[in-house]
Amino acid sequence: MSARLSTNDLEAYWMPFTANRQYKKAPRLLVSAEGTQYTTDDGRRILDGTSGLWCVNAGHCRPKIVEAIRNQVGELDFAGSFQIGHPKAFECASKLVNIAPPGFDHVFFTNSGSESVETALKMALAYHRAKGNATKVRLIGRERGYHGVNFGGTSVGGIASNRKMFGSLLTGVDHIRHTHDLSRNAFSRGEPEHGAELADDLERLVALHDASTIAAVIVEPVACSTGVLVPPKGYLKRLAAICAKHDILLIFDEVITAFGRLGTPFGADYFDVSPDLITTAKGLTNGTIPMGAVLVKKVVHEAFMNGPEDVIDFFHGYTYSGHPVSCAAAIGTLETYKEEGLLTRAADLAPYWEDGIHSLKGLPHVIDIRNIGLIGAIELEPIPGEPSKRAYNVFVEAFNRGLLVRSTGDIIAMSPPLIIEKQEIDRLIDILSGVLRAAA
Ligand code: PXG
Repeated sequence: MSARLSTNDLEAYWMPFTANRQYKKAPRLLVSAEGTQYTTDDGRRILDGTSGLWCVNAGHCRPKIVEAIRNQVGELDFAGSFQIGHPKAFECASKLVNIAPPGFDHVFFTNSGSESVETALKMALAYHRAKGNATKVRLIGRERGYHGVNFGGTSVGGIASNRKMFGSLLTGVDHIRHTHDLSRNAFSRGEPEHGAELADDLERLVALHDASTIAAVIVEPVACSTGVLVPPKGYLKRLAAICAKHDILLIFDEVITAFGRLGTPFGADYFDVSPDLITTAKGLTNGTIPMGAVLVKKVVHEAFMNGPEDVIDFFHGYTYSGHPVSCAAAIGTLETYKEEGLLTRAADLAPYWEDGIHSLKGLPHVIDIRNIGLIGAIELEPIPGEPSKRAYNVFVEAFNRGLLVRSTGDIIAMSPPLIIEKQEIDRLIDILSGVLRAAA
């Protein structure tokens, strides 16, 4: 066990999405992990209620994945993917296509969710240009959407803090309304009843901008980062129909919902909606090695394959697209998911999870509880004049009591590893219940 670090040692690292000064006064450090548990630097076990950051779907340090990475890095540490290749990238893409929703038969590799989003947005622009519709350049996101941190993703995302800190971002972007409606849908179990008509907000933007200027709409099937906003029943189907009507590409950002989180391989399967592009990352390698992938429908891919054969068909890519070690990690991950039935396990656990999380109704300051698949959220009434503080306090106290949750605004979000057992769900709910009672 490593000795506790003094706070001075923490200065150099400017931590992402962190209140650095606050954190460094009372750091929380994780030093090892196995299965559903982390271990802290002071030797405490922490139940991972968030799969790391929504990524460690198969649980931590899984042998097949660890071994695949070890072997690969000793055999072929790097090979580029521009006009050259290596076998694992092709194998990995084929394996992904095998579990992808119908019609998705091509894969473009990236290194993160943010890069998958940028890639998909550029693909949408280039697709319309290739089809002779060069005026289709506008990108539509949704309020309270999160699509990573690069310029395209930040722009189509719908988070006010980004506009406050970074200004106007990309031009030619607009947003449809979010679907969060506590007045009609509080304490819904699974998909809320009310709000399918909010998809028609896209028609408002089509009327304003004209379909001939709109390239794509990007949404998360379930908006997770901004507080687990489960789509109302029928909403996504309606949105897809409007996109199809106006020749607007629909991009599902499945960085979180892919790889079994909802009890189906992809969110598109769960909602029975067929988008044109799917962005992924996180669970693709079980969080072990950075990697993302954009899944592409055949019709979209075909549009790029009509030019001269000796001209680059998509002028885009990263040094580490299809990195051999990432591909090995992804192959080990996909095999683990398959062998253990993890892409559908959340469907079996979802009713138990739903009952557990909704048992917290009535505890102090709880104004909503939401769930879908193995995702859950508890929305708390903010402390007057101090937004986010109540949920942050819950996060810290839960950690002190042996449970890792996420706080976003005044919402506690959870997404345990898909290998979690029922008694661990009981423990998670028990700890959280104690914290919420104490937070009165
Ligand atoms: N799209 C979606 C839907 C995401 O959730 C990204 C893109 C960006 O992925 P990268 O790999 O570039 O971070 C994400 C990431 C949280 C949390 O606790 C969520 C994310 C990242 C970190 C924390 O809500 N989502």
